Amino acid sequence: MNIDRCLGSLDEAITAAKTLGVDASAAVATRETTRTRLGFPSSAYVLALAGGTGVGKSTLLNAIAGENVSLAGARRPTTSDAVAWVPSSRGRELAGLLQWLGISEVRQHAGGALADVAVLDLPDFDSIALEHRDRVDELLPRVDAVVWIVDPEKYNDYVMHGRYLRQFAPRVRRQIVVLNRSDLLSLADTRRVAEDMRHQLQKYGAGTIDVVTTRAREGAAGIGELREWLESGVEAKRVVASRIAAEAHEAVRDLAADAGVLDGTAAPLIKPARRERALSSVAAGALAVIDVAGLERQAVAATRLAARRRGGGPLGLFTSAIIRLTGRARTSADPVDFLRRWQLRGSLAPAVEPLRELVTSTLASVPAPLRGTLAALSAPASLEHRLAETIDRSLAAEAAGFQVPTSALWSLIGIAQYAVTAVLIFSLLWFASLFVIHDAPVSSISLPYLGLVPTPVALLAATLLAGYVLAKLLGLHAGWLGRRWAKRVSARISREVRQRIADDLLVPLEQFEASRGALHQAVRAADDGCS
Ligand SMILES: Nc1nc2c(ncn2[C@@H]2O[C@H](COP(=O)(O)OP(=O)(O)O)[C@@H](O)[C@H]2O)c(=O)[nH]1
Ligand SMILES: [Mg+2]
Repeated sequence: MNIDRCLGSLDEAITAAKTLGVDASAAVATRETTRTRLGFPSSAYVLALAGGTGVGKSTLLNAIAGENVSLAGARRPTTSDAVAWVPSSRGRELAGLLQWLGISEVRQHAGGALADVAVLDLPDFDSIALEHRDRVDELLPRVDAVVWIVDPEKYNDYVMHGRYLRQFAPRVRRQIVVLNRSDLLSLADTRRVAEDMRHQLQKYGAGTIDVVTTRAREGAAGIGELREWLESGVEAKRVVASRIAAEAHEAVRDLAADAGVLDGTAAPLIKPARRERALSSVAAGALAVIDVAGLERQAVAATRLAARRRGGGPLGLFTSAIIRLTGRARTSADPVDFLRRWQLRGSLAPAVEPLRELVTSTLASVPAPLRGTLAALSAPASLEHRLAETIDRSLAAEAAGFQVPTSALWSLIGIAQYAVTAVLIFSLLWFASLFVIHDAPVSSISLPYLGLVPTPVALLAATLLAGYVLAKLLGLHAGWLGRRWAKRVSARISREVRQRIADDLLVPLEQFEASRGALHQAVRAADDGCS
């Protein structure tokens, strides 16, 4: 047993249970109680005499004490005050502990062989006075050891079994059952009742517990055996620690049982392969909304626009300015803006559907206390919200790095286009002058098939052709560069979106799975540390 490790496992189990939405209030109360108990001295332990009305608790205490300590045979209901029988040597040391227990009636004794134990005579736990039961319910979680007292009438009592033994016996390590008033039974029946009690307790998970048969009113019978058990050299510290450990162990086990990870392996709720499939469907849906093909078109158009501005000569400058001014650039040639406006292109509801379906399909196999939390994780609105955030993050990261390609070739083409324009203007002027100035000198050049053609006409045609070829070349080159860039951009976006969806979208679900694993681990740690 390692009490630190044991309590550590309780802490871990509580944290995990809370994440899972399991009600941990009982375990938190247990943690409080165990911590407080550890704060008091454990050189003596507190033993409670617990049982129903009239089974002989007070008579038994008096018989152990050998004097009248507690009022026996009193009229019912007696007071709700527990009586403590305490070795006088420990009086001062135990004062704080008794105060925490709320006990004011303290009888002291010389101690002797029972110098390490404070015995409490509890109120009847089946009393018709409810405050008596409340008192018992308050005290039992705080005591270190218990003597369960039954008699022939009450050994099978429902309150005794259903409310107390079943709950507390597995949480107490030092305990014994006393079958009192055994003078009312034959020897054979006494044996049968004792056997039955032992069997029941084992069934509750309390292990093998001794049953002592007594006749408290007559003093001697069985009392010696009980005293022997009381005196049997257990160290008080061990009693206290083992009680705390048992309590913590059960608390951890209860949490794990509620979360459905007590037995078995806490295997993931969702198999990795199914999860991968769902995630890639979600990514495909998300990319459809983002519209990667549209993005590629915008990227190509943006590249062409840039090329036109740089390599289109004066005419190119003019037309690109028009495209920009009319807003056409923003709507059809701006990949960054296109990405920013992705939400306008459709709803994510169909995209998250495979994931919602996946989680919903596991709900049936999950214990009831976990369902609420899990269902909340798969609520379409929250999934869509998470997905939108994930997409926003990946697109923002990518768009920040967008750089429309450019080329020195475009500048060369641009310079050539200026030259072409100059020659064009020159030949136009020349051409016009032929009409204006009569008898202007004009030479001709001889062209194949056409024969003699006036030089200005030939020049005009040649420059127009050159301009057209240059523009075509620019367009081809820009288209090629643009498409290459667009492919790169769309591949990176797709990869990034897929990656982020795989990494981020299921974080809450992963935390949920991790908590199940942690709770399962806590049970193992408690199995080791608490026993
Ligand atoms: N027949 C018989 N009566 C007993 C025995 N022990 C106690 N009693 C009686 O049972 C009654 C209730 O005892 P008491 O100690 O007050 O029970 P408590 O309510 O559990 O504290 C008293 O009248 C006792 O005298 C016993 O071993 N045999
Ligand atoms: Mg009594």
